[in-house]
Amino acid sequence: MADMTTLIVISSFIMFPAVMMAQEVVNHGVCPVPMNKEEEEIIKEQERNREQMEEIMKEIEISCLDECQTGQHNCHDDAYCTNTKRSFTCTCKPGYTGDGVNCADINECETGNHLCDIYVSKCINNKGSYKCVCKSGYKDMCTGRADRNECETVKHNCNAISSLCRNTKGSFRCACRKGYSELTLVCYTACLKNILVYKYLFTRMRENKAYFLNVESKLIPVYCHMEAAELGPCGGGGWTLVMKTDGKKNTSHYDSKLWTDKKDHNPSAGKTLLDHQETKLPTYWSTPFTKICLAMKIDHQVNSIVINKQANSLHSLIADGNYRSTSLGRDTWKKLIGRQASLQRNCNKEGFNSRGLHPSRSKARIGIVSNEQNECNSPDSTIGFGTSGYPYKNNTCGNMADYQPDNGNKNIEAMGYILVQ
Ligand SMILES: *[C@@H]1O[C@H](CO)[C@@H](O)[C@H](O)[C@H]1NC(C)=O
Ligand SMILES: *[C@@H]1O[C@H](CO)[C@@H](O)[C@H](O)[C@H]1NC(C)=O
Ligand SMILES: [Ca+2]
Repeated sequence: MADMTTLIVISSFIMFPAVMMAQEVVNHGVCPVPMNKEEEEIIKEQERNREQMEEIMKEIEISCLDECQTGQHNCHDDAYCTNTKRSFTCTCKPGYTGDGVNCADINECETGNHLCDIYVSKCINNKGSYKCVCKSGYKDMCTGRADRNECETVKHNCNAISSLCRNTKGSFRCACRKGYSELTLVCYTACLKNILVYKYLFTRMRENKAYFLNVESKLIPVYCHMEAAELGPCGGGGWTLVMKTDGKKNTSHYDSKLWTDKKDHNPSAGKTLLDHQETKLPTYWSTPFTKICLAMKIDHQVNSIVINKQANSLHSLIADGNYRSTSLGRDTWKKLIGRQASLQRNCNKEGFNSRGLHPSRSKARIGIVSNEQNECNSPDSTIGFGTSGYPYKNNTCGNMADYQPDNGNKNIEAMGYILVQ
């Protein structure tokens, strides 16, 4: 979730001094754990960026200031005030003319811009509008209407979720619903509006590296993949590292508590990406996302695929052991391995907690399992993360295949990387 990361990263810069101070206060004479060299380096760099970050925060404060609500505007009583980044605009209400600071009533009867049928009714001007008054003796034929209701017709273009169509004399306007505010004529939630501004500002910070993230009120260095490089189809945009897992090691075995508990594992390895150090970060159970980047490194080749899935955390999709399906297709899963990939032809059960009926057969916490029989009782092949079962109990990330797979028997142990955005 780029937006969340953005917010968290930016707030971490701001909160950093406050947190350090708070630690000095609450530690009651107990020395804080000294930082290691790498952490020191990251902090030094953030200190160097502090001036820039303060500038960004000032900008955010200014852009969030709503002069229309604070009354710091000079719009005419007959004008709409619209908050904009750094300023506001005044627009005369329909039926009035002027620059928004000064608005004067339009005499529609004189300008001829009215809908009265002048043969049977008389146009009478009033403030902001006009009305059609039927001439005596023409009551039956007098259908002159001062107003069409565009909101009742399909002619308006107001967004149904964020705005309400308000009929005005001679026209209509899209008023933002409660909880939404306007940014360049579109209604956004106040939060989303801020995020749009943050996102714009964040384009300046795009280096792929560890940032201090505020996870569960703690600042921890987490690798952030900001720019498209090395991760192929996943691209950039602020991927948050969740896990690095070595298929040769037993750490991320399907039956390991790693997938079900909320304990980190070797968090200091969370500052780098495509290496061979395993890690599980608190982002596993606390970072919400809308998509998952899965990458595998075999020899020196890195392959990746994306799962579009919204969740509060990866933990929430996996820890309860319930199967949750995805629909990438077996060919997409095979891309993680490359040309060597091999799966049996049937079953092809993919997603989270993918497994057959028999617990001893192929299974994957994130991945696909396949079978030679046309059912999912006893799969003997898999591609994924947190794997185990048949034919090998000790391959925990990569590709295993036996019993008539489509590209030969395999036991490919990969280095796996899981990031969310
Ligand atoms: C690997 O991990 C699983 C689950 O934690 C455990 O059941 C199994 O005995 C382990 N295997 C080895 C060889 O350590
Ligand atoms: C993994 O298990 C297979 C047998 O299931 C064994 O031949 C192989 O040596 C094991 N590898 C490791 C690294 O333990
Ligand atoms: Ca008028």
